[in-house]
Amino acid sequence: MKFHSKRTTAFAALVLSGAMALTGCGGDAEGGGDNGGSEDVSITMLPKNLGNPYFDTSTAGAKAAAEEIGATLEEVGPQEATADAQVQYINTAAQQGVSALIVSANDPTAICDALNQARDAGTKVVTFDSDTEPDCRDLFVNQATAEGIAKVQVDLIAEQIGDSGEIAILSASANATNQNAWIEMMKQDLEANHPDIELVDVVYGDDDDQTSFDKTAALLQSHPNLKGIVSPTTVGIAAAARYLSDSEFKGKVALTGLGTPNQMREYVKNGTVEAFALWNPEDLGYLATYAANALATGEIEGNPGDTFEAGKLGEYTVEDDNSVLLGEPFVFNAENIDDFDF
Ligand code: RAM
Repeated sequence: MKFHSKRTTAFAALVLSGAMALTGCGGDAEGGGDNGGSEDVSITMLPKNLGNPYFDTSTAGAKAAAEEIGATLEEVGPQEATADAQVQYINTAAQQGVSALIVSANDPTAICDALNQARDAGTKVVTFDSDTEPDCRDLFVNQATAEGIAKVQVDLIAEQIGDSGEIAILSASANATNQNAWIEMMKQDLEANHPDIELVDVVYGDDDDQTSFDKTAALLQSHPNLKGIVSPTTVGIAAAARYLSDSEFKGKVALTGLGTPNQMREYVKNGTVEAFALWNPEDLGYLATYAANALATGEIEGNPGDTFEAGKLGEYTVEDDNSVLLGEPFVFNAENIDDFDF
């Protein structure tokens, strides 16, 4: 599997860097960025909301990275995925004077003032998963290109409905930077390459399980000819799958999008869902933490061309848009889902 082979490579890199440390090679006299040089780095991790297994997994990756680095990391966050609710946590992190804040933004602009105040106070800001406007952060750690994430979902739904018929999108919250970028690109892809698919509705479940469940029911009611649903959120797709699975629409209305294997396994096995996509959220949190540490220690400034080591994942280079790219989305189906546990 892709993740596995990547892990193997990363593992080899880790062994190699360990060997280099033992022989005294590869050390950087100015240090700060290397393992063991970051005891004073404190990091706050602020997901869109708490209680979402996707973010539980990214935070687990962040904690693993912090432990390797020797930094402290605390996760905080609201119950509801809103920008307003995030602002107070950003303000607190700034008041505490943490070295870095890692945030998945519920809105591209609404948290910007708070983030820039934190930056003025000396906190480095890394967005991950869902970005802000570029001038409110030092670096964006991107899970995969927006084009790639949009295309994989359009390809999957097109395959599953014979490239023709009505579809709807069940998204996260209406202002989420990541979902909105993906939806925009899905629309473009559908228009350009799938003339017989009609996108009839876009609804928002707010990354809340019950709201997403209710919105699925409403979609099926208001669009009797619906052939498929695309849900570009792990909360939405799991709630929609649960609804479909117990309904007359199971196996008749296709469902795909972005999900975690552990939440979707049951629905792939019982025939509700054929295939869906995602990246590894654990790796995303892990990479964001190495990036935050590299910024906090001054190893990088977040400028295009800056490079840093991200432990088992190897070396990363900051791209022209001040982002770092984790990789490509991956498709899960009945054949491979049991190889994954997150
Ligand atoms: C949800 C969140 C997150 C998104 C994933 C795919 O967990 O909306 O931001 O990246 O789905």
